[in-house]
Formats: sequence, structure tokens, C-alpha cells
Amino acid sequence: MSRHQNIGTGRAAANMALIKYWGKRDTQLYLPTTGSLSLPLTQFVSTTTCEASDDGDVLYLNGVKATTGQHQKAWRVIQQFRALTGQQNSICVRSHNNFPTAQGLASSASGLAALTKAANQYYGTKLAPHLLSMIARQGSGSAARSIERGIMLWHKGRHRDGIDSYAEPIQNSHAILQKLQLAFVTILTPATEKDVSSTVGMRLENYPRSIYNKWVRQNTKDLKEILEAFHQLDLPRIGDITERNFMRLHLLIESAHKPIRYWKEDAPHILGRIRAMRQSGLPAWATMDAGHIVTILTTRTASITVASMCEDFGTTIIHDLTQK
Ligand code: 2P0
Repeated sequence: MSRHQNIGTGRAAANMALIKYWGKRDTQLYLPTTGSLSLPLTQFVSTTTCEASDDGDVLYLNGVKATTGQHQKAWRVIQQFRALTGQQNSICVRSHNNFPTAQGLASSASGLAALTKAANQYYGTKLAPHLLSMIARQGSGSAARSIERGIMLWHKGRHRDGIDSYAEPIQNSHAILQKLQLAFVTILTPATEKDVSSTVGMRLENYPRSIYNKWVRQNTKDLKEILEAFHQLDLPRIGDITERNFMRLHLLIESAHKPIRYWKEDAPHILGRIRAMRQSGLPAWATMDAGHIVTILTTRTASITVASMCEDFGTTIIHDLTQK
């Protein structure tokens, strides 16, 4: 039997999906209705520690005791390590994000991936990355894509028990990122925490079935096409698929029985600016998650110009995707 360490530490970067995940075919195991694909937001990192607690199970997020919802996500991860090792002692989890949370920046992805890595060290389980991805998935779906850095493909999987639903870097991921010299620019603009969490927003019963099924078919097609485009190093095609994929997600979300809107008023202006940059020859394509923040897919060379051309909208952060 594995023995736990005094303290386990894990670090993970947030990720931004180019092909989005939105809906679960199994809400207990967090199995998605479609595959998805992401790149890391290398500047947005969570660091998490696990250690023994004399005071029951406790979770601190950025130094503050966590809410019940956050607690449940973390404990779905910890429960899996307890089941694997038989160790039931109370633990204290501390997680720090170096970026704003709950604004559509997938803090749960990096936080739960970092927790999974910390727990793997604390419990001495030495699990392979794809198994960690499966565990992280059950904390928060998008966390499956934050265990490793690279062009991360989360397989939809076919099995009911979820054994084939995990994320891994695509073949030659690092070499492709080096060749394309990709970067993200994130525009941080102020906002309050969002009204509808992703978990609630993506419930299948929110959507007319025919509209949702159409989105599933299109998302599946987008995933196949973007994989081809990555292997062909075809950046304009990657960018076009990325933009259309996020726009279709937001159209789906707005078609909910009770419409949900994650956009804020400045988004159309930012998207217009990005289109104008592209028309002037700059490589720049937009994407947005379930939040108001716009992220731009670009190249390292263009990223400084792209960032400076968006500074009037908010604080710009450049993520170099060639970093390992
Ligand atoms: C994604 N999002 O692919 C999509 C795009 C937001 C929009 O994954 O219920 O926090 O914990 O699995 O992972 C956000 O959803 O939801 C998300 P749960 P999660 O990145």
C-alpha cells in the first residue's frame, strides 16, 4: 500500500479551449457529449498543497475558506485518492491562483488539476498523467485538460465507466507549438462574478434537443478539422475554426430555454478590433469561454502588437505557448 507524504504540492496552468466542452452525457462521472481541445494559458497558474489536518477536511482558496460548491469539487478528487489508497485521514488543501477567479478564466481547471497532482504526491500514488486527467475530470471537466501542457485533446470516450475519457497532448504537440510559435493574449476587464456557473449553464435540459444535437454534430466536425489543421501547420484555418467554434457555443447558450448570456457590452467592440487587425494582416483570432473575457490566439511575434492594440479595453497578458 502507498504511504502518504507529509505534504504534496502540484502546479497547473489554466487552459483555453479552441474547441469547447459544453454538456455531460454522464453528470456523475463528468463524461462529455463531445471531445474538446485546448491550449494552456501559461501565465495563469494554480499552486496547491495537501497536508494532514487535525481539524477535519478543510480547503482554502487564495487564503479564504472555500464555499460548499468549491469544496464539493475538490472532495470529488480527494475521494478518488482515498478509495485508491484506503487512507481516510483528514486533510487540509490550500490553493492559490495568480489570476482572477470566476470570470470565465477556468480557475477550476487549473485549481483541480493542481490539486490532483498535489494529491498524487501526498498519497504516494505515482499515477500516470492520463489517469490523473481522469481523476481531475471528475472534479471539473475542463481540469482534465490542465494536467499536462500542450495541445490537449480531451477524448469524449465511449465507455460508460469513463475509462477512455481523458485528455492528452496530441501527437507532436510540442513540435507543432514550436513551429507555429503560438501565443495567447488575454484581455482582463473588470466584472463581477458570473451569474450562472458553467456546470449549471451546460445542463442538457436547458436546451431544445434539436439545437443541442446540431451543436454536438458541428463541434465534432470542428474538432476533426482543427486536428487536421494543426498537423498541417495551417494557422489561418486553426484561427477560423477557433472563432467559429466559440461563436457557435455562445449562440447555443443564448438559445437556452431560459437564455443565458456571458458576453459583456464591450465584447462586440473587442471582436471588431480583432477582425480589423486580421484585415490588416495580423494573425489574430478571438475566443471566449463561459465568461466575459476575450482571449486572442496569435503568434509570439505578433503578440506584442496585438496586446498593445487592445490596451484600451483592459489589462493585456501575453502567454507564450512555446514554453514547456
Ligand atoms: C471549455 N468551459 O471547454 C468550456 C467552454 C466553459 C466554456 O469547460 O461542470 O468548469 O466542472 O465540468 O469544466 C467550463 O466548465 O464545468 C468549461 P464542470 P467546467 O473550457
